Amino acid sequence: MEDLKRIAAVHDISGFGKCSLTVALPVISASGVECSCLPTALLSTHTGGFEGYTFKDLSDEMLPIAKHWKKENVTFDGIYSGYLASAGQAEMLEEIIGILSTEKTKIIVDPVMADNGKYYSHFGDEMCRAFRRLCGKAHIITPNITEASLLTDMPYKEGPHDREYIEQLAKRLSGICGGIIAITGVSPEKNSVGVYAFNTRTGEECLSVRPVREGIFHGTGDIFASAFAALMIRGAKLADAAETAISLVSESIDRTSARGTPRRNGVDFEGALPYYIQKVSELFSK
Ligand code: PXL
Repeated sequence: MEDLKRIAAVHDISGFGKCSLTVALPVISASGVECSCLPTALLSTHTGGFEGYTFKDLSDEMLPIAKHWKKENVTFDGIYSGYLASAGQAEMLEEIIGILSTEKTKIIVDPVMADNGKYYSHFGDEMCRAFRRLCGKAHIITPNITEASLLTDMPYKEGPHDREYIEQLAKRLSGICGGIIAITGVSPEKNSVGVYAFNTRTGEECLSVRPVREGIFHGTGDIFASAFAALMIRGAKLADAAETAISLVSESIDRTSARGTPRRNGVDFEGALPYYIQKVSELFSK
């Protein structure tokens, strides 16, 4: 039997609104990978679409948690980070990576800081500089189009995106991270959107898209990155990991639209998980 792989997921817990750890944990588990949680902050909800949410920075806990795991000889196949409380926490994460990683550990950084052309609340250029550094330490990065444009100092463009724009983003991102780069929210035509992924070492590339659904779907970047990270850690091929992760996002979005779930609640990924698990098992029984 294949070894059970283990990922440390470094994200916030937003109690309500299905994003970050509340999707990373179920999606990574459904991908057949063990997930350890290293929370960065505790919020009552995510920061998009709610007023007066609570916010507790958990920086003081992070190093002690990492040191305890190290002392207990817990090792990780992947360290996967998402939403961080501050730019300072990104620096602390570098130290944590130093403590927890071995030569086989893959670092996955989702530079969560912006969407739809704008920074999320609390974030600005300082966070962008911190993520540029962190992405330089990563084997895999998963920026959306907005984050990719901020990281590369390119103008943000709404879709459809011409090939030249995507190639420019990809080229400049490869100057920051010399591993695998998956850009989400790429829209090669008016009615399609998805992910463009490429391996800067081998030149391998792929595009997985689905029909566009109007509006904003919170937490979908986290669902994609969690599935993609787990599948890559399990050794999936780039195109298979991208396509399988996109199918989970797209089926979750379809269910949300069909049910009319309020957008700020996050997407209805629960009913899509059985199909996802089936696809994952087919992928690894090939
Ligand atoms: O889905 C990204 C995310 C994660 N965590 C928090 C957020 C957001 C996006 O808004 O606010 C707290």
